[in-house]
Amino acid sequence: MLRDVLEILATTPEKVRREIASMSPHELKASPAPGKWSVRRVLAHLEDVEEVGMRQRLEAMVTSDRPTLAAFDQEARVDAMHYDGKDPRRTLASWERQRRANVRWLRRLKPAQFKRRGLHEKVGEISVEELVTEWAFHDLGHLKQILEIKRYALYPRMGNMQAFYQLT
Ligand code: NI
Repeated sequence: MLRDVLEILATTPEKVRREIASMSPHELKASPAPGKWSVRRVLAHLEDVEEVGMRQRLEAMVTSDRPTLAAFDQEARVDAMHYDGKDPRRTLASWERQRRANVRWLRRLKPAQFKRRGLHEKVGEISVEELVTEWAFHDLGHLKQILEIKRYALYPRMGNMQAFYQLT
């Protein structure tokens, strides 16, 4: 039942790697619009979420009964964890390593462990299965965000054809 979810989790890093392969250091640091995240920031966020947002919470739910799960303030962590000082390619390599280990760990979980629950301090009760599903949903959202950053970078070079598109 989680086959599709685990497949997404197993393959997102290689999709991200392919998307950023030809980007220059400058492009990786560029924000597509005021207040929007750069690819570097997205990568740092993915690496941060991997351990603190996902693995630690899932382990807590598997190993203790209905643990309280702390909320994750993603905007606060941009500064607190110095996302904009990180080397994007190192961050990607570190995230890939963690993801491989995490997918191996998930594949060893028993069906009953996917049903275990925790109490998220903001949204209430969630199960391991629901959090793992949200993890894949989160992956695809950030993959889409990286595509959007690349897409926006082309806009200034389109001349009058810009008229057909409204950037949001
Ligand atoms: Ni996110």
